[in-house]
Amino acid sequence: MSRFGELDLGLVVRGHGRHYIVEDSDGQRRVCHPRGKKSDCVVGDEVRWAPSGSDEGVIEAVEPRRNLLFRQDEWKTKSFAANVDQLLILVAVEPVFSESQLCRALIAAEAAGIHTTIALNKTDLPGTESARERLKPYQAMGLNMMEIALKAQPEESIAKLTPWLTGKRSFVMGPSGTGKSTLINLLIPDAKAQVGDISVALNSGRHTTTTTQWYWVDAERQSALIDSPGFQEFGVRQVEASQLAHLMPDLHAHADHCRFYNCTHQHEPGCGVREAVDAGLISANRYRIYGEILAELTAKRW
Ligand SMILES: Nc1nc2c(ncn2[C@@H]2O[C@H](COP(=O)(O)OP(=O)(O)O)[C@@H](O)[C@H]2O)c(=O)[nH]1
Ligand SMILES: [Mg+2]
Ligand SMILES: [Zn+2]
Repeated sequence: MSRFGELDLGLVVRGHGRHYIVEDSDGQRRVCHPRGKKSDCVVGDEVRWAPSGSDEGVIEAVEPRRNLLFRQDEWKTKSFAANVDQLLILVAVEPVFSESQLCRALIAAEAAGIHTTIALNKTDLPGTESARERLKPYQAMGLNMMEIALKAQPEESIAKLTPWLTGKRSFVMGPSGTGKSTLINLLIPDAKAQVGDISVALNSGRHTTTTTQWYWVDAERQSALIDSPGFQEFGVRQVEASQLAHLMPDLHAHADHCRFYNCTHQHEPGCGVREAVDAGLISANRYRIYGEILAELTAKRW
């Protein structure tokens, strides 16, 4: 046991710059301050904390992480959450989703060893068939898929989501306008209360999602949804260029057939990946996005 082992174990449910909201083992939440760089943490971290003053706390240590979902842009690393069981990527029939962002999120999750489900929302809208078509390659490569209509068919949608989320800590990601708030409000009727007075005060009273927020779905605190703010950029610079194709299951499935063991699947002769693209076995979009990300990963910065 570490020298902090006798301290209460808390869960980081929200971050606000240099301080965090930590939920203790009784479910009570308080503002905590990290002690030095070593106790830098993210939502989902289990931390050893000690009371300080009348109602605050100090984070003394962060427990080892099971996983960490993050993006790495050109100049900064942004952590989404730690210790999550699964990722829900919410896309919608409208607005039309960016396939590049979708691929990047999938690569980050694969690199972190986190299972992903893609849910297509707003399937009451006329563009559903073409959205379904765009998602076919993702289904074909073995991803779990769901079709929902959170606003138009809330009961049916909840019935589909419930078995998937029960007993799990699920991170929800998706571009703005896809229905993330609708989802949270539907599954978590006391969402506002869970954000609570502390968070509202720290966040100067704003109710929009500006930081990652942890919500318990059930009173027993077994199932959680973690809501995150949208983002423009999604760098995956944590990935080694030579590993990129391994993190894209459809490309990976054909990389064994390349003549060269270190094939980049760009210009080499005898490339199994490009043959599969030509044969229509790998989506041309996915292959193009692979090339774009590879160029980012191999570009010289100066
Ligand atoms: N047609 C349709 N609209 C939906 C559905 N679910 C959510 N919306 C609408 O999509 C818009 C964006 O939803 P919101 O939950 O705020 O998305 P967020 O930006 O991801 O939080 C809102 O106007 C919702 O009412 C649905 O199933 N069908
Ligand atoms: Mg929202
Ligand atoms: Zn190749």
